Amino acid sequence: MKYLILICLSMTLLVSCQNAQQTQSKQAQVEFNQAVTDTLAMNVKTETLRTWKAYKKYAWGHDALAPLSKSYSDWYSEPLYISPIDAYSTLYLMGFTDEVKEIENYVVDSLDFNKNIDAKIFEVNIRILGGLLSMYELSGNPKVLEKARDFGDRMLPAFNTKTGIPKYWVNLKTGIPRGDTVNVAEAGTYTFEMGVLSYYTKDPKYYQAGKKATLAIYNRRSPIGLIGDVIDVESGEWVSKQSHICAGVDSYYEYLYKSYLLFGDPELGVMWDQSLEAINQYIAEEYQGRLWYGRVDMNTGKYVSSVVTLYDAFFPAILALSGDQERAVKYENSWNWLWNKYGLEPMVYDYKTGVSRYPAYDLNPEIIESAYYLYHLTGDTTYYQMNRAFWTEIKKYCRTDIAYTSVADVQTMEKKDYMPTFFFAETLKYLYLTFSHDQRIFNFDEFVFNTEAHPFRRSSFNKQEAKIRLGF
Ligand code: DMJ
Repeated sequence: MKYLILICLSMTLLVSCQNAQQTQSKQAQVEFNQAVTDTLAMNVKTETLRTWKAYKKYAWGHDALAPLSKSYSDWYSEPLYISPIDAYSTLYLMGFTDEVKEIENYVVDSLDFNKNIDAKIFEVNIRILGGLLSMYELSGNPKVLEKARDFGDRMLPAFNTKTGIPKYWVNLKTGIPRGDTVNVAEAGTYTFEMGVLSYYTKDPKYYQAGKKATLAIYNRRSPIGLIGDVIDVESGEWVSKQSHICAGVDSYYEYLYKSYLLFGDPELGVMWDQSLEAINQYIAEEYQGRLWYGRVDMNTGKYVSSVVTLYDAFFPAILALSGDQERAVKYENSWNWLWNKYGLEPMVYDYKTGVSRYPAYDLNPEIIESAYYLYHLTGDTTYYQMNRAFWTEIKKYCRTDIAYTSVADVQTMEKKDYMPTFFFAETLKYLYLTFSHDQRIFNFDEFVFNTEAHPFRRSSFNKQEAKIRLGF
């Protein structure tokens, strides 16, 4: 009996020792993971600051950094200060308060948009208007809102067309627009920024212009619910009837859902649901066990081509956000497969021939954005690991002695001399948010990002009030 009690006691001791050991090792694992996470988040922050300092040293006042020649590049004959405006919300979320204040002061005190240049309306909307509005959202500085309103007013004349779809360019000084042929992204990616501007200023004219343009596309859908990809802004005729979600269309779909999410305009919700159904019915296809969204004819739904662009990797994010996790996961896996095939993604790829049609990688964010969304929405660390791997490869192939640069060919990894402004706005931000996710500094569920990753708090936009201020 004595022995039995002794044996029992030692067994209990052993088990509790084992349990304690397991708890300890679990705890150690958690701490280890936390340390890795902190290190990665810190690493992205350090690299962002290094890159920002390079921009300041070699390109301050200009649109973009040329990292190899240690110089700058402007989009037009006069600079529009696009990099800092795009970088602001990323630097803000990373806690770089001095840098953020410096940009804000420059915008308020020195930036004048009264420039005799023809600006590409789509690009300046998502980067400049979106960036300024987010700067106001985050800083609350009314002078920043004045700048945003001024910029929005300069954009508006472009929408003065027979269809309401904006022309390609608008002169920021004279308001004279030009360029009658636009793709669908250029035609219908305005409801978000213009809705935000209407909300802040209580003037519905901006949202009304943006929505009219989006409706002009939607109302020209075919009987099977698909749209083309290029349109004439005056005649409203389709110039190209290829239907897809690739570059040239992407953010039109993105804004149907995100603007619905932010403002609650029910019409946009219906447009998103209907569009998604047609996309999944006619455009989605499984090829060699992977999910792809290729190109079909908008009237017949018949297959036209299997050429896709790396921009399309925005779609898993929007699928997951709108509740279709299954397709989101499958599609992100296809893009992850393609990334791993080269070590970076090619800009244009044919998933049936397996050939890259345009092999550049311009530090684009989409696959990283989707992995971040999926990490948050599924809690599956696979997506964390994906972004960890993407970051490792970006550092391996795109890092220079002062910053990061685009790659001309993902087969040779030959570098270009250009760092796009969205590297600041999107790529670095989504990496940082992934790696710092578990520190709970930023709550994904409280924000909606515009297509350039500029964040807006959902709580800033009351749905009842939006109805009045946006006029829907
Ligand atoms: C960004 O400028 C925006 O996300 C846009 O909608 C399309 N993609 C580029 C970056 O790749």
